[in-house]
Amino acid sequence: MSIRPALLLIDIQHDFLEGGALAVPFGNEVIPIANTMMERFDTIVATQDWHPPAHGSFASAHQRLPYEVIDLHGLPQVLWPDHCVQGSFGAQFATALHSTQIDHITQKGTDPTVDSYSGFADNGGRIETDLHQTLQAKNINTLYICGLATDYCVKFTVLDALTRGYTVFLIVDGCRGVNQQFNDSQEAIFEMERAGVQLIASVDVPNYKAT
Ligand code: VGL
Ligand code: ZN
Repeated sequence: MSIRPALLLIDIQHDFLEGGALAVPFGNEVIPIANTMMERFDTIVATQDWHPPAHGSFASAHQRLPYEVIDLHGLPQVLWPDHCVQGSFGAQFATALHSTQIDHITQKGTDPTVDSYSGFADNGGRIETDLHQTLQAKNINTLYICGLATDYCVKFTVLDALTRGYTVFLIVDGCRGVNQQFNDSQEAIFEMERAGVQLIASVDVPNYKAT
């Protein structure tokens, strides 16, 4: 069984970077790593958190404070500051990211009634995005994943990739977490490992690019 790899970049968008609406601490540090990784893959896909205004995950839509947890149509939902609103600057990929190299972009979180941390499906696991079918069409069986945030969108994308049968490598130094609790990212990494992810440092990611 040959390895057919793709690089999957998670939510490297302005709102998750320094100064952004939902800034992930040290989030900017993943950008140069992602750019270096992009030089090693023929297939590069990316997710983009892409919410309509007044999305159900926004605290402002419920007259609540950010980081409270509510029940959103039957699912626990952390309430976030307004972020990654469709078409806004904050929703764009980081300026420094070499985004012209991206072959396919999967937008998620577009349904106002449910959040979507995973690039593959909404948080209720009900509606699939186009990500799995896109990867299947490209015969991809192995994913190298990095981006933001380790304890939310990276984690749930990794878990969903594993359940869909992909071999998954987490590029650990290419991720940063929200860490509302100081060890959330570490716990997320343990959870991903228990589910079968393999941890790799960016320096150890092979160059898969056809010469
Ligand atoms: C994310 C919280 C809300 C993420 C997206 O990209 O990890 N986190 N929306
Ligand atoms: Zn979001």
